[in-house]
Amino acid sequence: MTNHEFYMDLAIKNAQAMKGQTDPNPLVGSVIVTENRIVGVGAHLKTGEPHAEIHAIRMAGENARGGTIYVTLEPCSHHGRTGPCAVAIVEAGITKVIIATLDPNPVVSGNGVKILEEAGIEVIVGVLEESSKKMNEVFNKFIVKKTPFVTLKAGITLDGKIATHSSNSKWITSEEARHDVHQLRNEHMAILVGVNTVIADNPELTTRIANGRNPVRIILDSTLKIPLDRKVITDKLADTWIFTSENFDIEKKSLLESMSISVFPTSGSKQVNPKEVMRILGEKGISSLLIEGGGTINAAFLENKLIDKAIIYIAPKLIGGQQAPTFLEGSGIDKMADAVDLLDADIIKIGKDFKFVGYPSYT
Ligand code: AOF
Ligand code: ZN
Repeated sequence: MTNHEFYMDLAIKNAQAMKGQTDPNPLVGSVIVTENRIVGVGAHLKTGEPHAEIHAIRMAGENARGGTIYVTLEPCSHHGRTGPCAVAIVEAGITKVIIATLDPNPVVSGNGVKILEEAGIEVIVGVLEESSKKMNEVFNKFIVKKTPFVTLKAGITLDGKIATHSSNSKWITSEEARHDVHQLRNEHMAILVGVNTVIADNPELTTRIANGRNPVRIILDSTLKIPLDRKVITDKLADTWIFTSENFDIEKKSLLESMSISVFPTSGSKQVNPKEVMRILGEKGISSLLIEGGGTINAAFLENKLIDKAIIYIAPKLIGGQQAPTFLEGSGIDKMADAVDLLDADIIKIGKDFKFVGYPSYT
């Protein structure tokens, strides 16, 4: 590891520690080094609060002068809720800026580097670039496409089932894997299931870890048949937004709204239109969505090429049975050549189970 990589790695670790608390803003970390000594460290903690570089510069004070700043993302050039960091770096008298990756935000991209270079500062871009990009996969999509980064989560048996033929599913995966799912919920702004899951399981869809943050609960319900006694309607532990089709029950909509539940009609006579769900969530500032649906919802999102990442917990168990549901139903494909490949695939062991992560590639 070079010196540059060492300090950038430290900046990345600082940034990563804030996972789940900065969105819709990115994770960003920064380290200032003057004469081989770390004089400032900073991370972006929360949208609306100072950026990583500002914390590091404040910590360094006069020691920043003549120093090198490491930043995991190109310093910003705009006046947003804060900023611009590039100007603050110039004013602090820093003489060298090492950046992991450019900011994909169109209002910044390249402009931060320009401000620095025009002030005579030496700029290097690309140190630990891949790690920094991966850390901000959610932000990188959302800031450009304005729709959420979608992660499909499923807990399955080795034969792909999510329940027995009599709908028994407690539990497929081990406690350790289920704890990991709560970590995932904590990191996402919204979680999505279908109304049939709400009817069958009466789930809370909250984050059960210390200081956990509850995502907004998104329910797809084409007719608004959701029973009013379900926890997602009554418990008020998190917001619940219901997306429906053109054929919803108008009186039920008013009733739900009187209970502080938001209802969003979408086009589509039989089913909720998933692309419209994505557009509306984007407009509402939801940058990350965790889908914990059953096989029909999972297939609808996959067939519309809306899944960005798949996280599948595989329990080394076998259920069998043609009527036992799998995590991907729908009509499926005809030819193997049309199968969705999951790229960058990785697998780790969690308790007795395996956690598979991969990124669907669509043609
Ligand atoms: C940086 N350092 O630590 C972060 C940056 O609304 P604002 O003012 O917080 O600006 C948000 C935008 O600034 C965000 O979309 C991204 O382009 C950049 N984030 N930039 O120099 C940081 N968090
Ligand atoms: Zn900034």
